[in-house]
Amino acid sequence: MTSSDWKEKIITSLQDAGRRKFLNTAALAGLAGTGLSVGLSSCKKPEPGAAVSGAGKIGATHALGSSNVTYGEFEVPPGQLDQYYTFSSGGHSGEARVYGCPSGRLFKRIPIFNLDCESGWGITNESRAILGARADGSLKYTTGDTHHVHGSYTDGTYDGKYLWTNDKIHSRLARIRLDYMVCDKIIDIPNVQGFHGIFPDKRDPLDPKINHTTRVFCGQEFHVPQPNDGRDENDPKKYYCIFTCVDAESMKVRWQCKVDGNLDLVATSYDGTLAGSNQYNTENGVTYEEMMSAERDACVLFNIARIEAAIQSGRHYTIGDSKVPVVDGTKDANKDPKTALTCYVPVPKNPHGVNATPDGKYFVCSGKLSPTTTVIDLGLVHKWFDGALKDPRDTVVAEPEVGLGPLHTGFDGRGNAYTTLFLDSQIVKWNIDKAIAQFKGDKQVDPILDRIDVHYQPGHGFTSMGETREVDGKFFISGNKFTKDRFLPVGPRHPDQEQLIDISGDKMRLIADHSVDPEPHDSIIVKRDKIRTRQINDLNEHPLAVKDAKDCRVERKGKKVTVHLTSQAPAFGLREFTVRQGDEVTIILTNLDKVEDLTHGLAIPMYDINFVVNPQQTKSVTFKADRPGVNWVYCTNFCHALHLEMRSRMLVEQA
Ligand code: CUK
Ligand code: CUA
Ligand code: CA
Repeated sequence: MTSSDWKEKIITSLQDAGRRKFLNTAALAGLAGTGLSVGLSSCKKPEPGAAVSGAGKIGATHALGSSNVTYGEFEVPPGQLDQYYTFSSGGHSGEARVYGCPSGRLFKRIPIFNLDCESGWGITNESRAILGARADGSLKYTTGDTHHVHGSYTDGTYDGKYLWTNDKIHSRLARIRLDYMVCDKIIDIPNVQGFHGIFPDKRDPLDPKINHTTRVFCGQEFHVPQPNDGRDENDPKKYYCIFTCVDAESMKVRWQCKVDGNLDLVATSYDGTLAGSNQYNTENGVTYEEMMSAERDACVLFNIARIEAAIQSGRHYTIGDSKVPVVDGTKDANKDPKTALTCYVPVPKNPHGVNATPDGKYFVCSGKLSPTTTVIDLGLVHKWFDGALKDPRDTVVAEPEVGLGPLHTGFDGRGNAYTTLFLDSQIVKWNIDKAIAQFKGDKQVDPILDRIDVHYQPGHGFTSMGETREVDGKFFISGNKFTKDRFLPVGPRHPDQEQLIDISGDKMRLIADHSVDPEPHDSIIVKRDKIRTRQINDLNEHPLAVKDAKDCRVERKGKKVTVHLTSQAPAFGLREFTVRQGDEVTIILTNLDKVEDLTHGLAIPMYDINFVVNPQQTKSVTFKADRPGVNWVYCTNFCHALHLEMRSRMLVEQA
């Protein structure tokens, strides 16, 4: 298909969707010309008199678009609990977030790659050890860009053990342990820039007894020379991308696989045999014009068992200083399907998003610059790897036209898919079997079942339990990138929005506008009974815990001073302690309170120290006492009627 054919197609879909003419004209201008500003300035204004937010008045009926929606049935009244957790990435805030679904209530922000003075993340020694320090003791990085959160699996569904998330900026993978909902590990992924897609495997392809996550796959979005040490800088044809496998438990990098083109998002099959990643830059372009020059890009599929056999047999190399074994998954090195490590399935054009259907049969790749989604049959992919299918394109079993700017797809477990349309500002519901029948040539069948407007420009969209075998088809959340008129204005930076859509019936119903901090990308909606958190820390898990108020003391070794301190409402274990100017002071604080939710904080004026300790938790900080004087060490967390009185004096003596 030529590029003028594409424009033709887009114009046709524009005419179909005339009521969004303004947006679509802008989109068309964008696609036809220079505009990566596609459609962005053209968000629709609501009809005069239409309700702007459906969630504001509980129980009331609002006119939202054309349908009358009652929010009441999805209301979570005071004292009631949500049915689901929503775990969300926080984009360039570097954090992750925990919301309730359907209430949209924010429960927790989990600091990961960012600094957070509420919890003391990046301030305490424990969190700094996870974040990683440079030789001079400063933090290696203080920024991050989290795009995707995904949970660990057992038997094809969430087991509530871990979440993983990526840092696109610095190519780091972080793990969150869900019993405490805190980050417990961050690793660097070597040889990679622009680490974007991420997905845990769902079972082991080699050992049928292992039915849980043991690998986390990571995709590289930006191609670079390998090693990236100044060589080949001006020769983009020699830039490559790498697919990385990390051990879920040890968080060590197991292996890497070099690919042609780039990697964007990642999906895994339910049987553990395949991982896939959409590629929008098969052109190896360095400008967006180059990156959108080909009519088709690809979805590359990784044969995990073969890659690991190749590593076992020593068919690997290393890059630069990295010791990680790398196999060659480029096209040239994998011409014979029977031995190939990778299969490149052509997909139109600059695809975005790849999602596994919960029946385990397909990967769905969204076209982004093509108004289509592509359904890849994983059984046929195996047939190709067996040598029984000649052309990788023959693994495609459907390619329905869904609308403009398709990005991400969620599923309801009833055979239907829900795709976000960035340019159309819509969610489209389509049926997978019908799309397959249409692709086979049945002209009577229309796979499109429903459309709903969202406000505006959705990126990710996901359904309740939608990435598991326990998909329940109840809710869809549309992660909208633009809000403009939907909320009270807060200055030029608008909040983002997650719109909640009821997908339990034939027609989608918009039921709530939830404002969210910029910028969530991906989330997962997890049934609440999958998550079992601990309410009290284990006193013994910190080796330096101060287990009794009687153990509070100041220990000196030369200029190094350790203050062993406890907190128990409404007092610290030491009412005062003395150090000398120039000392390197470490305060180890254990919260001896055992009452759930009885958190204390510790802040030291002029020393930039601020953190909290939960019941039975221990944290420590180290700083230089460089100024003489009195410093009121105080509790920051309202813990007791005498919270304001909960103080200790740090006396710094003149040197
Ligand atoms: S990407 Cu954000 S909308 Cu980084 Cu998951 Cu598609
Ligand atoms: Cu302890 Cu406030
Ligand atoms: Ca491209």
